[in-house]
Amino acid sequence: MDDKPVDKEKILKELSEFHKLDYDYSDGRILGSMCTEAHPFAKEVYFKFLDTNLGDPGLFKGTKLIECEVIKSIGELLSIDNPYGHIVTGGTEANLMAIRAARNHARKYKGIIDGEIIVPESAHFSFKKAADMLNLKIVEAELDENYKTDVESVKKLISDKTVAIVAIAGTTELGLVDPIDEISKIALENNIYFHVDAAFGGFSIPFLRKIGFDLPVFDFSLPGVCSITVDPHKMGLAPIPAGGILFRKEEYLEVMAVDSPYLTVKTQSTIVGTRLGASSAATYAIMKYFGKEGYCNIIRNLMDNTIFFKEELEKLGYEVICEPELNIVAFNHPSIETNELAEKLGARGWKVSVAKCPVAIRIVLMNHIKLNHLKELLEDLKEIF
Ligand code: 0PR
Repeated sequence: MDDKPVDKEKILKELSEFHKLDYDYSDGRILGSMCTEAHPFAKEVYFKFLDTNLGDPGLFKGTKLIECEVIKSIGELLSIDNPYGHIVTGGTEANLMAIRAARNHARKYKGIIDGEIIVPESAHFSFKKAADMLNLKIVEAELDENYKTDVESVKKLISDKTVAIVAIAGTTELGLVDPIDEISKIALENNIYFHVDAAFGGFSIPFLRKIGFDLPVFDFSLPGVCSITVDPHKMGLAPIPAGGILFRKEEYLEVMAVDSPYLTVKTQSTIVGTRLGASSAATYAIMKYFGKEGYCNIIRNLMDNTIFFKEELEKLGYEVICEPELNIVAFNHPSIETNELAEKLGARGWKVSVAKCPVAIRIVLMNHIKLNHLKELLEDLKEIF
């Protein structure tokens, strides 16, 4: 730290030098991100609420009401009238809260001490962090030939130590939706907590279903579903950080509650103490601003781009791993090794990511990737050999 105060102009200049090293979403070169540039209106609202702290909600009663409204609106999208939950920092924290609720619930009502969670091979790595922090063992369910959770494999892995089963609505690598209906039944039959990670798909599947896309039900209308992660800072187009965790019953929050005697509320169930109210306010604003109609238009456009890109890739001889269900396309070329292709694209300025299961270039067609960017990318993919 400097000994003396530094002039604002100088500070801003220094910061902008750092900022220049960052990629900018508007260049259309960031192809592997599930986040995108937030809408200017959401940013404006975010800034207004920067000082609010939901860790002490009695001091910020209005902002707390905003969080409740946001959870209720997201709940409506996910077919539940009275959800319980919070806007948190992202999918990682949301998944951690769900698994913590499941573990504590199983400990309290079933006496399970050394629990296990059944998680598909396609799950996001946040479950590894959750299992590590919560002292749980991960048992991995296999994928079927379509890269979705194999239901039989889940059944086989159930034991008297299972505290939760997890399925994914919009996998990180391929954007696929698991057979959540079938897994919900299994969870219910075996009286096991069932969490759906819809961090990516939660803000698009409901709208896609509305406009006629043939996607399966994944939400609270399935009686076995106990909690859902759904992230406003991914397909909700809210500013980072904004994750969402919704629970079917209040008891799942209660089993995580710790005493917070000197605060304006006497218990706290969230992992984070001091918590941004700005995330809730910006999410509230952007959800109102777009409405269902706005989100339907956005996702329709993204799916049009996805289908266009997939078809053009095939014309160029690329092999697409699976029919895209959401706005992700994963592909390889028979005559070039995938990592080498990723490097070549990198040399041309494209920031692609490589999926591991199966190995493939993976493009997440977020809002900042426009048709002209895709056409430029296709040109490069044509010339690259
Ligand atoms: N669940 C799923 C299904 C996810 O895809 C992700 C993140 C998470 C949970 C965790 O969410 P948070 O990162 O919000 O905690 N998926 C992307 C990933 O890790 C996130 C991402 C975003 C990656 C932007 C890169 C990037 O540039 O791959």
